[in-house]
Amino acid sequence: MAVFQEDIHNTAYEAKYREPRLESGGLINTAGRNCESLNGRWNFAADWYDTCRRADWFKEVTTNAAGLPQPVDWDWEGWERIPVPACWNLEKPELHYFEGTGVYTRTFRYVPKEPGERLILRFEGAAYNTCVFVNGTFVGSHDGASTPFNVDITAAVKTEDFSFTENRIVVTVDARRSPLRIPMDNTDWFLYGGIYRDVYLYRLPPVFIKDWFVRLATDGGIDADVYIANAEGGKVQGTVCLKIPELGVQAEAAVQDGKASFHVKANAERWSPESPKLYEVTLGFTAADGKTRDQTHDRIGFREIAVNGTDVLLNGKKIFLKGVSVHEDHFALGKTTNEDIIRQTIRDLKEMNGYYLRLAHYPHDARFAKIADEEGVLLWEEVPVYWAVAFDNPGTYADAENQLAELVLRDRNRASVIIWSVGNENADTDSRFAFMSGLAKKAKALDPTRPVSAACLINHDELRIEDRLTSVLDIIGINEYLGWYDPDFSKLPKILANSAPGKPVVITEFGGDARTGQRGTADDLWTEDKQKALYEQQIAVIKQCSYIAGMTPWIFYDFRCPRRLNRYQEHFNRKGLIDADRVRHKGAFYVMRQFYGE
Ligand code: GCB
Repeated sequence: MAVFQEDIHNTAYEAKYREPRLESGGLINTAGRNCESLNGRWNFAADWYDTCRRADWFKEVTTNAAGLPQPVDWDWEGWERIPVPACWNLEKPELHYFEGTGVYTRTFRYVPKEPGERLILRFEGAAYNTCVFVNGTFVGSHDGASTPFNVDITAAVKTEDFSFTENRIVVTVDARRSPLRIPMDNTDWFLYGGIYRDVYLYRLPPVFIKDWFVRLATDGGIDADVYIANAEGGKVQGTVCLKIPELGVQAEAAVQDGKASFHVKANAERWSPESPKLYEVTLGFTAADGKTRDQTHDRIGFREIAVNGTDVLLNGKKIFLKGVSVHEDHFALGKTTNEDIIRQTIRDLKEMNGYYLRLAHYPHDARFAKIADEEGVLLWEEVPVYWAVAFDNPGTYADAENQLAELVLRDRNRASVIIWSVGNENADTDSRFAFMSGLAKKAKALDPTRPVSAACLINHDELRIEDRLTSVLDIIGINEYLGWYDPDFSKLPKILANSAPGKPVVITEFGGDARTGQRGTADDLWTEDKQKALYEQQIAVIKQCSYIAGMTPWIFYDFRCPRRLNRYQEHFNRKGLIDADRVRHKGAFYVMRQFYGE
């Protein structure tokens, strides 16, 4: 009885689930590892009042202190099953706008294969706060909807009679919109909920290769840092062996403070869109006692991305970034994606004669950058520091910085990724400047090899690019909707002429809505004709401006958007060059195709 009352009166129950945090510090680079998938159909309940966490359902208490059976409000196996990964919003009509906590559960059997083996549970993405419970124990909590996290569950899994014992995982996913989160509660896209990316188990030795950063050195050789973790917490002693057979590289380095660093001579063919050359890189760790070993591998491209004056240089040559912005949103799957969809996106990009994508406005699935590496596509990757974030709130900053770290650590070995973006369209206040400068600094600390950017502001009164944040960026992104939100297109040439950015500018957004098949004149809003004319006007001006180093018009595909409510939009942002069906190309697509083909 006492417990029951505590549950209903404890409004601060969420505090129980703050620690341990599952954050970037525990992040493991999983390339080259064998894994076991926990995807499939999980039991699920929409837990509107968050009772699982209030009343500790995961403890599975079904009797009172005297051992008498008590009624409980949960029913793991009796619940319906829904797929993992999936956005719950698209699974059932009544869940379409569900923004509460979903409870997921399933069991798995675990038979250790090696003595001392560690078992790591990894989520590639769940939106937004995820709490993980294994066999009645809370093992950790993660914030952020679009980056991966791991938890070492070795101590929580059952090993007695293990070949017959089921281990139960319970996961609560809280998808509530909040002004304190990243992204905040007001966005121009649909904030889906659920475990919408893959879930895996990894088996690792007690001392293992946790992460690596292998890249082209400034002298043309190769630099590598390899990070070794000891799951038991002791000091790591041993050596790391780095091999790149095709380049004749084979080197060894001792581990010091958990890290082995290399600088080797090599003459790698440079990775580029025309020739996306990848090298097989293998990493081996041997502990000083010779007993613990670990090995993994990755396919890595070597290229240089740099900024010189107002130019962006790829492998020392000036490049114009021919791109388009893209959301992860898919009409049937939401933010859940798969290899076919990613490859189709890249085929559509190539059909438009482009080779660069702005992955807006949050980290996309990790497979995107891997496939882009193979396909020779350049990427801008971004964290969802979007619009009026709670820039004054330290907790919001910590969350944003962690998401940025998780993104950079996940993808810094991908040659395709050339720019880290720390945000989009934020008002130029002191607190925003401090917040986003902090993020830019963090990106540089984790990865000094890539330029940092953000989509910045224009001073519409003075008609020039003006945003304090540009002082800390290497490349300036500009969203300008001349000819659309501001119908007076004649301002665009004035803005460009009045600005002397001294750094490369990429037009991160321009565009206008067109409902597929809607026809009219070049003056009729919502028509393909208006959109096409707007693209023609934009291109004519942009191509004259010498400091513009590339562009990613808004946007490749129409996407779901709950704030777009007029008859042409019907809950979609219709600025796509291609319909949300990903089949019907609008007239403006062919304008871009011709320009990029020139
Ligand atoms: C913007 C935002 C983008 C919106 C777009 C629009 O400036 O960055 O997220 O979807 O405008 O369509 O208004």
